[in-house]
Amino acid sequence: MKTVHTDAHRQRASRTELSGGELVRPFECPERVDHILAELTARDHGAILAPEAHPLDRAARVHAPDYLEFLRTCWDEWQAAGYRGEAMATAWPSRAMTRARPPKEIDGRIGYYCLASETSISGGTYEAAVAAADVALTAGGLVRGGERAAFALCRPPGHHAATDMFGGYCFLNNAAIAAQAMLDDGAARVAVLDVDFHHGNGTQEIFYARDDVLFLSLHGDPDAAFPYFLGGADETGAGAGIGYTANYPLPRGCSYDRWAGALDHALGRVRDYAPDALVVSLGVDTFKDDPISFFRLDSADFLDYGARLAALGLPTLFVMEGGYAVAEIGVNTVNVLEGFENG
Ligand code: SS9
Ligand code: ZN
Repeated sequence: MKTVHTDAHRQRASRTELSGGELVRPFECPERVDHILAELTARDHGAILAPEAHPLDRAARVHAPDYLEFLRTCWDEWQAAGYRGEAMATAWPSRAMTRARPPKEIDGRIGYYCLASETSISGGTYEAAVAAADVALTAGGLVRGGERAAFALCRPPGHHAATDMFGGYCFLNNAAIAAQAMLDDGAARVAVLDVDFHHGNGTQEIFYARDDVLFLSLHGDPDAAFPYFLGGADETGAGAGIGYTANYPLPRGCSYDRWAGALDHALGRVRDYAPDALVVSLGVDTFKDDPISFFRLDSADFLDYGARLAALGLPTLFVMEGGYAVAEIGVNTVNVLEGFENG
């Protein structure tokens, strides 16, 4: 399987994440990619290609133009305001505040476009996010062009990024941008299956009222896990999209048996939908030793579910999302890809 990758991700090197009331070094760090690349190379997994640059119109198919402009200019505006730290939101249009429109001043604007304040914006964040979308689009193009599968080694991740909101380490929704590009390039239906530990709230929101994308997500129950305010089993779509969203919230300590049971159910839904392609939002933070998650998958389980994904027989784009047990991220990720290829 071909991998698409670029060093441009290194420009996303924020120093601060708000965690437990402290500013810590972000869990979502550049070394994550180094470990995956090392494992791909050690196991001779296949060619590693550079992405092609794509026009921003591709991202603008799923993100609001004012949001893209905010991302592009946020760091400059933050610095111009004279702040010494990285850009972080401290105030939002919360449930009772009806004046939900972007203020002029950067502290207000960043709050308007933010869904979770752990994530700082720093110099190079926008450039890295655009490069990650290019990685996903290039790998998606390989799949549209007839490859059985391709791996978009994206960073920063994307599945929490909504039409006009960043957070949860995500800025541009790489998987959603690639899925939309497949539709724009002639696919009739695409399924997006999110196996990251966290609910793919951004992807769900983007496609919620549509029937040309089936969105499915297995994740930690939002009563106990980020992003907390979306991801219930009762969210099944709106309007024309009713029946085209499927959530599988799972409890603390979830075993692989139970997780794989939910996966098999989701795969049945994908089969019935008969899409032209499958996009997998591949987060490996379901691993038992992940520092911010609570499932119990071990490394061999990733091989097993890779094979289950392959049994669908669909052209498949893997898009990297989360995974914070950095030393094991390479083995777990490449296990899914190898399980798929041998499956
Ligand atoms: C850690 C809180 C983390 C955000 C998690 C985002 C995961 C992206 N103290 N909250 S895959
Ligand atoms: Zn995650």
